[in-house]
Amino acid sequence: MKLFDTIDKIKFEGPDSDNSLAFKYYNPDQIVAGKPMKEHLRFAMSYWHTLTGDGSDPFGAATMERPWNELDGIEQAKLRADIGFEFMEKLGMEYFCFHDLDIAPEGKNLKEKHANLDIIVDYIEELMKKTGIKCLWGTTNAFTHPRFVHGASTSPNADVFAYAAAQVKKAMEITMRLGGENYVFWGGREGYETLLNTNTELELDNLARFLQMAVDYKEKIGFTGQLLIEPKPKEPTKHQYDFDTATVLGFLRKYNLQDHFKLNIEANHATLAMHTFDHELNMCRINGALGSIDANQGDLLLGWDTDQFPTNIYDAVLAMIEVLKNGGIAPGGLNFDSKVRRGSFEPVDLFYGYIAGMDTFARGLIIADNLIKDGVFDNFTKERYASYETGIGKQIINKEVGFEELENYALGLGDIKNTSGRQELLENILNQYIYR
Ligand code: XUL
Ligand code: CO
Repeated sequence: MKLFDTIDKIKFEGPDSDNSLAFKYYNPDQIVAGKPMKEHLRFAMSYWHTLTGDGSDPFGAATMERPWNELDGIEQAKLRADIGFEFMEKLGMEYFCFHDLDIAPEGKNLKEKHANLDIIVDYIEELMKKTGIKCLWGTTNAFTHPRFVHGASTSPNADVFAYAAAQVKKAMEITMRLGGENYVFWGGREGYETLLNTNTELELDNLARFLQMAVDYKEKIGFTGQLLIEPKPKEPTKHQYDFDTATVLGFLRKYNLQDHFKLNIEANHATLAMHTFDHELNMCRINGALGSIDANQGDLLLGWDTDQFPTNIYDAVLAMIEVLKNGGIAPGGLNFDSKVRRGSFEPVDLFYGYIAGMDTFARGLIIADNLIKDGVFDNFTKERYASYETGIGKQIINKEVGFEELENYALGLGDIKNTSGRQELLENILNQYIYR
C-alpha cells in the first residue's frame, strides 16, 4: 500500500515553474561555495511530526488523514516506515531523525518496548539499505509517558532516573545500529514548575551525572556519533534547564562535559528564549559548539512552540551565513522539526510543507554565499573594529596594558569620536541581495 501513488519524485524546475510539486530553488547537485547544495544542507525528515503527528491539540481531536490510522501496533509502525521512506525518496531527502517512541509502540513494559524496537529497527534497516537513506540522529522520548511527569534524569524519583537511563541506552544502541551520525538530548520535562518543591541543585547535578553516564556508555560501545544537546527555555515545563545556548555552555563547562557535546539549535526554541535564530547559531559557532539544526519557525504573535515549516527567507539567510562561516554543519544537518498546521490534514500537505522549507533554505544558502563572497558585512565589520589593530587597541588585545596604563592614555585623550554603525545601510544591502 502506497500513500503517494499520484505524486512523482519532486524535481527541481527553477524559480519560473508554476508546478506546486516542484522545487524552485533546491537543486541538490548545484555547486555552491565549492560543494553540492545537498551537502551543505543535509536535510532530514522528522519522523514524529511527519509520521506520528495526528493534528490533535489541547482543544481538539486528531485531524490528519493517514492510511495507518486504521492500524495499530507493529503493523501500524511498519506501514508508517514504508510510507515514510517513500515520502523521503520522493523528496530526495537523504536523512531522517527519530525518537524511539516514533518508530515502535510503547508496549506494556520496558521489555516489550525493547522487543518492539528490535522488530522495527530490523525493518527500517532494510528500508535504509534499499533506498540509501541515512539516519541523521536518534533520541529517546522521555517526556510523553506519565512516569516522566516530574522529569526524567531530573525527576525526584530515582526509579524514573533509572528508567530513563535504560531508554537512552537502548536508543543509543539503535541509533548506532542504524548508522546515526548524532544522538540528541532534548530536555523533555527536565525543568521545574515551582521552586517551592524543587531541589534545583540536585536536579542539575543529576542531569550532569546522567549525561556523563551517556558519554561513558557511548565510549564503551564505540558509538562514534556526535552527542548534541537541544536548548529550549520553556514548554512543557515553565523553566527548562537547557534554557538557551549560553545556559547550556555554562552548564557543560561547570560539569566538565564541554568536550563531549555540541548543540542542536532549533529556530523556534531560540525565539521562545527571546533570541533570534542567528543569535543562537552565532553563540554556538564562536564557542565551537554548533552541532546541528532543527529547522522550523515560530509565530511571533504566539508564545509557544508552533513548529511551523520555515518560510522566512530573511531568517534562513542569516542562519546560512552562520553555517557557512562554521565551515558547514556536518555531521549535523537541517532536520525539519516542523509540522503542517492542524487544518492542513491531507497527505499532499506534507509535500508542500517540506518543499517550502527546502526551497527557503536552498535560496538562503545561495544568498548567504553571495553576501560572504562579496565581503558585504565582513569588510564593514572589520573596518568597524580597526581600532584594535593598531595603537592602544592592539596593546589591549596583546594584554600589554592594564587599568593604570589605560587611565594614563584616557587622560591624554581629547573628544572621543565614534563612527556610525550604518545599520540601515546594511539592511538595505541585505534586502538587495535577497531581492535579486
Ligand atoms: C521539542 C523538540 C523535540 C526535539 C527532539 O520541542 O524540539 O522534538 O527536537 O526530542
Ligand atoms: Co527539536
